[in-house]
Amino acid sequence: MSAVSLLGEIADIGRDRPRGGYSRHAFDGREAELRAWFVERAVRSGLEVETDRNGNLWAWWGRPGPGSVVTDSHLDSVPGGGAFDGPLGVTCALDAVKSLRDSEFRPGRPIAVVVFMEEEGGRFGVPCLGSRLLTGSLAADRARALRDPEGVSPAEAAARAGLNPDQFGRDDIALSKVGTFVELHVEQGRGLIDLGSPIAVGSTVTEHGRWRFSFIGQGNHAGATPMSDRRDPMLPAASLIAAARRTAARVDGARATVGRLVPRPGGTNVIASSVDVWLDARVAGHNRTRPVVEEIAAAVRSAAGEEGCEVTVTEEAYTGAVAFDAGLRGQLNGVLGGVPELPTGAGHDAGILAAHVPSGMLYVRNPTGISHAPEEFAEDADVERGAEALAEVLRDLST
Ligand code: HGY
Ligand code: MN
Ligand code: MN
Repeated sequence: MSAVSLLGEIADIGRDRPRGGYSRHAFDGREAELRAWFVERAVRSGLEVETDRNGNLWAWWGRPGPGSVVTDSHLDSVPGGGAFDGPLGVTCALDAVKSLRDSEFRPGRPIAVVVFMEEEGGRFGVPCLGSRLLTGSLAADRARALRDPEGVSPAEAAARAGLNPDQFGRDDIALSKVGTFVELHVEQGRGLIDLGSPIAVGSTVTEHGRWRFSFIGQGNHAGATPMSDRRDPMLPAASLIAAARRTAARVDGARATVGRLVPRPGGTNVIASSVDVWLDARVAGHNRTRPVVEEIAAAVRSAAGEEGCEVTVTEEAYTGAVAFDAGLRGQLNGVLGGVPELPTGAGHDAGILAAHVPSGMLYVRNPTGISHAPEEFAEDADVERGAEALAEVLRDLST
């Protein structure tokens, strides 16, 4: 049961033909197929699987208890995402645990493989939803108020998936079992290409967040409305895209992206009445992201005023900068023999858990340096090296 063969088993689940890549979102049919696949594979490896109150899957080797060594990732994707973001961590974890179980090794601590729900926030808009609920960094009633583009709430979707959404919320019992937390993930940049190493240990996660800009204008006829007579929300929406790029290009260590824009009603011959636009902003350092967003918002508010439109800005998700546990980083380096340490601009569940338990990350080289797109890739040899490295780490941490 190698990670490479496991990735092959799920390669056709959730392919998104129109967009390319994969679209697998919390509690949708494709993700349900992946959950069932994971449970079957974990049970076949002799692990005991349970679903926690927030829809996260926990596959245990040994009786769950304090001081457990937990490795995780996720099976959901961004819309049109790559094959490795999430599944690489899950398949390497199954491979690593299976190879340890097949050896003479017997852990002194329980080991668990965890699959977190909605890491990408691709359906309900908040990333790391499962780990935020687990740790209480997102209140259950805030989660219940979320809606997907069709107006479905996480509670309804969870109930349809056979879960009891009334249980959503901080899970101190589950948290109390976690002693150490290590996530393996495909690298989502070019770091390992330039360093010529197949794996690395994670050092930091950049502060990041998501803001929704809602522009209100006046819907009208595209042909019968003079240009001087318009309050077109697409104009300030366009100014947001330009302001994001202009501001981030000027601020050291800043990245700002608009990848999602939803006009209403969305007709070709219709001046939009409103437009929702989402800004993803991330700035190196501490407490530097919100000021950048504020600067972008100021430019946008004046553009909205000139066009006679209203604008509201809502912070939908925010994660402060994370520095992974120094002791654990040292231990991972000791086990792996001095592989590079890499910062990342990508958020991860390990970054949410880091505020609660000693957490760390391992990265596997991505030779394209592209992620959140179909070109995301990892060579078989590097995948195998990643699974071996994770097995070495789990052996060391659970001895
Ligand atoms: O968006 C991110 O940083 C991650 O891929 N969820
Ligand atoms: Mn991702
Ligand atoms: Mn990921």
